[in-house]
Amino acid sequence: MSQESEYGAGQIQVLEGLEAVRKRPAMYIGSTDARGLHHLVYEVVDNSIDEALAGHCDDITVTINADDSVTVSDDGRGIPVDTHDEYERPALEVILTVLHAGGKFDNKSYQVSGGLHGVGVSVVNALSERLEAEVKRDGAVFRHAFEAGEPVGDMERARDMDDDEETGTEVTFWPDTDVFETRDFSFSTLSNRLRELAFLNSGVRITLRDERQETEDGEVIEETYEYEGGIREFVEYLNETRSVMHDDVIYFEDEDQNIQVEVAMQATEDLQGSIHAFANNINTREGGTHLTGFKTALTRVVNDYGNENNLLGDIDGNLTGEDIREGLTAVISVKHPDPQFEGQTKTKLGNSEVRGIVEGAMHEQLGTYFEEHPDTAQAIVLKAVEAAKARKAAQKAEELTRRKSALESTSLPGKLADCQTKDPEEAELFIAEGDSAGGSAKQARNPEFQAVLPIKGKILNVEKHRLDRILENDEIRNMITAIGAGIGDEFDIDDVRYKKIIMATDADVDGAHIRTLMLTFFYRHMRPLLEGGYVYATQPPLYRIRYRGETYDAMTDAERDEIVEEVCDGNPTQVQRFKGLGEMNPEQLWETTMNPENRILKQITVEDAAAADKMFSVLMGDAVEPRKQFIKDHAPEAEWIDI
Ligand code: 0RA
Repeated sequence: MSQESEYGAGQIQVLEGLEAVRKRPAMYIGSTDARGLHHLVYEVVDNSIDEALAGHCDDITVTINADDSVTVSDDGRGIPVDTHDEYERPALEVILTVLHAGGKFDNKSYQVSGGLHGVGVSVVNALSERLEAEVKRDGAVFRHAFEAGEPVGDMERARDMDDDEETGTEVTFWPDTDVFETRDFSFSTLSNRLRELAFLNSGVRITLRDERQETEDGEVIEETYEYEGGIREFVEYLNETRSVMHDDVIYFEDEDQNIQVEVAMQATEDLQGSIHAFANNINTREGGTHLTGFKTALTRVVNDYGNENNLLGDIDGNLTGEDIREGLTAVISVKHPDPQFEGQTKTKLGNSEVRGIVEGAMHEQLGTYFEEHPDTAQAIVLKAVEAAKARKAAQKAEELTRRKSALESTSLPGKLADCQTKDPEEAELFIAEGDSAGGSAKQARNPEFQAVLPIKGKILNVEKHRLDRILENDEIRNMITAIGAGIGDEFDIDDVRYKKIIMATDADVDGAHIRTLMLTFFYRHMRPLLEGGYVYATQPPLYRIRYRGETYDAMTDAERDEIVEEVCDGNPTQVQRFKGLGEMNPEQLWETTMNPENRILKQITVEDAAAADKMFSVLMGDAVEPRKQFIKDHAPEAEWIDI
C-alpha cells in the first residue's frame, strides 16, 4: 500500500471514526457487558437478515467458536468487493471500516436492520481485536482481515470459485477483551434472539452452533430455527404450554405506504396476557403506535361483537382493554422504511401513521374473522366478561392496599424493619426467606440504608391467581406496601422506596423456588422493577474456611478445594458449610451477604420478554411435562433463574 493511500483524507476519516467507537463503545452498542457483547452478533446477523429480506439469502449460520470468537455466515450475494469511488478502496473494506457505510451500497427500498443500535458492522470491527471477512462473489473468494478495526494489508483475492459454488459472506470476529468485560457468549441468549428473528422473518433458516464444548456423544451443540408460518408459529410456540381457547391462530397482514403490518393472536385460558410488539425486528418493549393501534381496534371489535350479540349483560358498561387482553397471546410485527424509535431505551415506535394503519387493518380483518368464527368470538368475549368481574372485585381490595404517599409510613407492614434513609437511591430492601433468616438479617443490617422484610417460605404462585386473590395474600401485600409503588397498571416506578430490592434466599432448591415465585410476581405485576434493573439476588457463599487467623469464603465446591489446596497448602483446615442464611450468625450474614464491600449480588434483568414470559408460564403454570422438560433442559446451567 502506498503512503498516499494510507494517509489519504478518506483513511484519516476512517481512523477518527474507529477511534470514536473505541473510546465510547457504549454510545454505539449500549454497553460493554454481556449485553453489549451479544449485540455484536446481532449487528452482524442483521446484515444477513437484510440480505434475506431482499430475497437473496435463505441460510444464516452463527457459530460460537472454541476460542470464543463468533462466525456469522450467509448465502447472500456477498458484500461487494469492487472499488468504491470516493474512498478508492474495495467496498468490502469501506463497509467494514467506515461508520454507517453499509446501507449506502444498495438501492434496497429499505433496510430492516438498523433499529436499536443499528450501527453497522464497522462498529463490530472497531470493537474486535481481530475480524476476518470472506466473501464469495464475482467468481472468486476474497479475504480481508482487520485488527481493532484497521485493515491488515489489502483485500486479497484468495482463489477462483468453482462455477457451482454459492455466493455469500462469512465474518469471524474476536471481541476485544480490552473493551468487553466478558467474552463468554451465552448459547441460550443467542438462541432466544435467533429463534425470535426466525419467527419474525418467515422462511429464513438460522442455525446456531456451539463449538466450545461437545455433548456426551461427541457432537457439537447445534439448533436450527426455520418457521414457514412466521409469527403464527411464534404464537403457537408461546402457547405451547397454555390451554388455548380456539385451535387456529388468528392472523392478518397488510401493507400500506410501504409499511408492512402482521398480527397473530390466540386467546388462552391463562390469566396473563402475553403481547409482543416488534418494529423492524426490534422488540419494542416500550410499545408505541403499532401497539396502540392494535389495542384500540381489539377493544372496539370485541365490545362491538359483545354488544351486538348481547353477551355483556353481566357487567355494567363496556369491557376494558385489559379485560380483553387477559390471557391473550399476540405478536405484532411491523416493518417500516424509516422507523422512529423513542423512549428511555429507544424501544418505543414513534411513527404516528402506523397507528391508523394497524388499527384499520385489525378492525376490518378481526371484525370479519369474528363474523366467520362465532364460537371463537364468543369464547373471547365471555373470557373478557369473567375478567371484568374479577377486576371489579380486585379494585376494592387494591384501594385498601395501595400506599398513596411515602408519608403514610404508618401503613408499612409490621414485619418490615425499615431503614433510616428515605432516599431510594441509597435504600436497599432485603426480602428474606423465613423468620430466622429475617431475624438474623435485621440484626446484621446497617439500619441507615438497609431494610429487611421477612417473608414466609413459599409465597403465593401469582401465575395461577387473579389480582383479587393475589391481594388477599399477606406476604404479597407486605411486599407491595414496602416497595411503595403500587401494582399492575398503577405501578409507578418513581414511587419505589428502594432502588435495590434484594431477594435473600438460600442457595438450595427451595431457595431457587422461592426466588422464582418472587420473580414471577415482579415480572407479572411490577415489571418496570425488573426492566429498571432494581431486582437482585444474594449469592451467599457455601463454605467458610479459616486458616491461620484469616477467613476465606467459597461460592462453590471447586472454589473450596482450590482454597484448601492453594491457600492452606492442603493442610487440614476448619471448613464450615452454610446450609442456609438462617444458619449464619448476624456477623457472618453481614460479612458474606449484606456488606456492600464483600457481598456478591446478582442483578436480575429481563433480556428477552418473550423468553421470560414463556419461562414463567412453563415453570409456574399447570402443565407438568413441559415443566419437567424445561427444568431438565435448563437447570444444569442454572440459567432458568436468570430469566
Ligand atoms: C451491500 C450491498 C449488497 C450486499 C450487501 C451489502 C451485503 C452485506 C452483508 C453483510 C452480511 N451479509 C451480507 N450480504 C450482502 C448488494 C450488492 C449487489 O448488488 O450484489
